[in-house]
Amino acid sequence: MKKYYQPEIETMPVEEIKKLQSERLVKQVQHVWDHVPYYRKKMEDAGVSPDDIKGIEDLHKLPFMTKDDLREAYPFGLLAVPKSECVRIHSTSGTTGKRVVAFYTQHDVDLWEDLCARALTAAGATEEDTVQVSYGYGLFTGGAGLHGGSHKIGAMTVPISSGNTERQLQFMVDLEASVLCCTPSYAAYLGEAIAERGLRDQIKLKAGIFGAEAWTNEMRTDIEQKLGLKAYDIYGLTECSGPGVAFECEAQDGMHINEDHFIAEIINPKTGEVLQDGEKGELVFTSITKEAFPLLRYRTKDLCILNRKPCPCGRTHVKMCKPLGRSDDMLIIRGVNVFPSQIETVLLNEGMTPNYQIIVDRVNNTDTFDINVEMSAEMFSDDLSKVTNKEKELVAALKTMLGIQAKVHLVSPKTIERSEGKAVRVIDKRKLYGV
Ligand code: DLL
Repeated sequence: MKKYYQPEIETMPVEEIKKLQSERLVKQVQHVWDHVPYYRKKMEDAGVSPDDIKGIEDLHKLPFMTKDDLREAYPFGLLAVPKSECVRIHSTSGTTGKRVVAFYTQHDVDLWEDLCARALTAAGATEEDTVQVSYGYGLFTGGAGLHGGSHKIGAMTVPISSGNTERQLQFMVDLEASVLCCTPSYAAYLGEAIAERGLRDQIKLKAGIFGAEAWTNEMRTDIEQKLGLKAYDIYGLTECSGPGVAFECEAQDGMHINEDHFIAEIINPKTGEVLQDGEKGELVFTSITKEAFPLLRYRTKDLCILNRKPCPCGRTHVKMCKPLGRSDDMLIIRGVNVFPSQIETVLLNEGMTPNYQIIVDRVNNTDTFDINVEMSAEMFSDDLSKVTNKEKELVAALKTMLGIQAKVHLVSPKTIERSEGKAVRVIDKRKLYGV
């Protein structure tokens, strides 16, 4: 069985990684120029040709790609190989406009599964493990990606997909699953269901690979306690294969970006200027090994910081912090920028459950800002004054963090809908009126 910790790549000196990236970038630019008229036109409009790109130092000369380009070129306009060479598509769960469809050759699927295998390996998984893949299967990349990675490391793969919590728990216990892959919100839900059924002693999980949505370190602690495992973050997006673009190692302090396949940049989202490592901005990826659907300088809208400090695990690939929100998910409430992750941090630090929903509306030209938070069974009480006091404490803690006043409503246990995939944390009713 091939080993998926590849020290010759993952611990390569930074200068060598950059050299490899340069060689691959030059080839990739030529590939899209030759095969994708949409790209050629975009590059011509920007006054660049492949001759101008000699290495990563020239990357900034290339124009950015955005989701709008993908929608405009839908469905085949960015395909860089003949359709007959593609073996798979996946698609984003986008709620508005046309879906984004990404294509894969067999080579692309293989590489992507390698990336997921690296992530599983970094979380300690081997052929001895039973990996329960509870991400959704289908157009979403979560199920297929981790499934392929689990196969590659030779683990026993349980392709259970998301949902049907009773069956999840039964398999987890009966098959002695040792690694769980799902969204963090579903992991928290499974943890809750395990506690309710008194199954904690029968659960053998040692590691969890959780991603596809933002989650805080406070949420990590909550999940680790409930499931008795070590929780690792994994990041990716459909446009760049799917999960496995970056993953956490045992240090659990940022995700290593697979730099032999992706070049990461951080830019100022307003001006497009490239920022230094350590500065916060929008994450941009260039895929340098994908054949069917290569993207050059793709703007993810995820806000992030890159860091190249040496990692105790020995990997040299640059690390990205947990995404600090999306530039398009940031709420502006009464003129103040609010990220849902800030709210989650406050709620969990204040001993609340990770079950909450943020509701923003506009009444008489003023934004309203309500947060429904579920009480735990222990907190649930007939003593109304206790509830009111807790609500006041939460309002004060949120005010300190955000600088604005929210209305907090403690609601009964089990009244906020649980998520089996990506959780819907924010309901912004202002969007309905086009505010
Ligand atoms: O969510 C791929 C994935 C599947 C990643 C399973 C990890 C695990 P999309 O549906 O295209 O792909 O959504 C991509 O999800 O731009 C981020 O905003 C968000 N996202 C993904 N992973 C994380 C993470 C998959 N670990 C979008 N933390 C990205 C925070 C994440 N946000």
